[in-house]
Amino acid sequence: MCLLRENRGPGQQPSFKGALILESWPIYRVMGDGTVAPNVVPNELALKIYQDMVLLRTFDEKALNLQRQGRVGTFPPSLGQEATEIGSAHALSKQDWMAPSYRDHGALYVHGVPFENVILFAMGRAGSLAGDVRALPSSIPIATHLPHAVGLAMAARMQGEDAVAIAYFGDGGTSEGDFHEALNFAGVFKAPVIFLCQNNGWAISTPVSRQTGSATLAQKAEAYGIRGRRVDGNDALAVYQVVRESRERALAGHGPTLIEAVTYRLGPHTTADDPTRYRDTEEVGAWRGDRDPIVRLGAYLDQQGILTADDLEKIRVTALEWVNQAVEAAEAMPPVTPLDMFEHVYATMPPRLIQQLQDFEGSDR
Ligand SMILES: Cc1ncc(C[n+]2csc(CCOP(=O)(O)OP(=O)(O)O)c2C)c(N)n1
Ligand SMILES: [Mg+2]
Repeated sequence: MCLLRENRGPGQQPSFKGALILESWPIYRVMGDGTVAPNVVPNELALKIYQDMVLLRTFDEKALNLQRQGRVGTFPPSLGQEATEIGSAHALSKQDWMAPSYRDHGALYVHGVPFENVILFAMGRAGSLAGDVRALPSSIPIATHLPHAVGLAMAARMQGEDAVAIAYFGDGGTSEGDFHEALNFAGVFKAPVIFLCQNNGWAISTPVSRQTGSATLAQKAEAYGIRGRRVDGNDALAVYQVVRESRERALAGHGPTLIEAVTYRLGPHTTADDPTRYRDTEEVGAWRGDRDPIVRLGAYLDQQGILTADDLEKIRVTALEWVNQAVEAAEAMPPVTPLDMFEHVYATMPPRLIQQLQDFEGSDR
């Protein structure tokens, strides 16, 4: 069985604060040393997953630049987490409901939300992020969307749909009451839901070693009578397989799975954060290079003879073209009006908001 390095024993301080807490739970992996699972992902899909991971990273870099130029607001990058974002979303069907957190642009993109909408969202524009895609708006409060995902899953089952719900959240989300309430309810009613926890080592400046006393996050599933799985979150093929299998199991009536995808946030929490103030560059460095999810999948595809240097260049060029087009399209939209801030919260505006709107319209702003 392949276990990542254990970094915390009784009375022993972790060498890296945000490093993984691992003890006895097996970690599911397809690529790399100590592989525990065969790859069942067809070549064509593996290549598509790779392309989308490159696209997500290209988008991320662009969004960071836009934020630095004042063209979008605060932005949470997913640098380092591309395998979990993209691998997981490819395992879903368009009928499935996605409940994302603020960092899950990659998963939303694969589910059908154009990057253009993500840019508009980051610009603070009103309107729907997801359009008619089966996805909730990205949740900024942590873990509040988990009970909603359970509700969506229950509703899908009641309506006889062939659909599950998946909630994306972080290691920090596991300390929220909503996480426990959602898992408990889902466990009792065997809701067809997948809880995808991205353990990226940090919740802003709080390392995962200060987030929980449990040896792993996946084992929390046991308390709720649901299945827990740990997967190498930097192994896109492994993530795909674990999500796919959890989905099939949920549809067959066997209930939810809590998946802990073990990954690492290589960048800042958001563009408003400076991680050099709380974590060692050495720790970050240990997750770059060979452990980088794009490098890993690229090397694997190369070994399989699926990806040539020419393909690689084309993938990068195409990604940049798409991202630039998305930015152009978003910036070509008419400017936002301050009146928009009164909309989109209530279906029917309550009297005090109507009053504020009228006062605002009557003022010289
Ligand atoms: C309910 C709630 N409490 C606090 C915050 C402030 N906050 C924003 S992100 C964050 C850390 C989240 O970390 P994690 O769940 O690990 O997700 P990550 O950002 O690493 O993806 C906190 C505490 C919030 N958004 N919502
Ligand atoms: Mg985190």
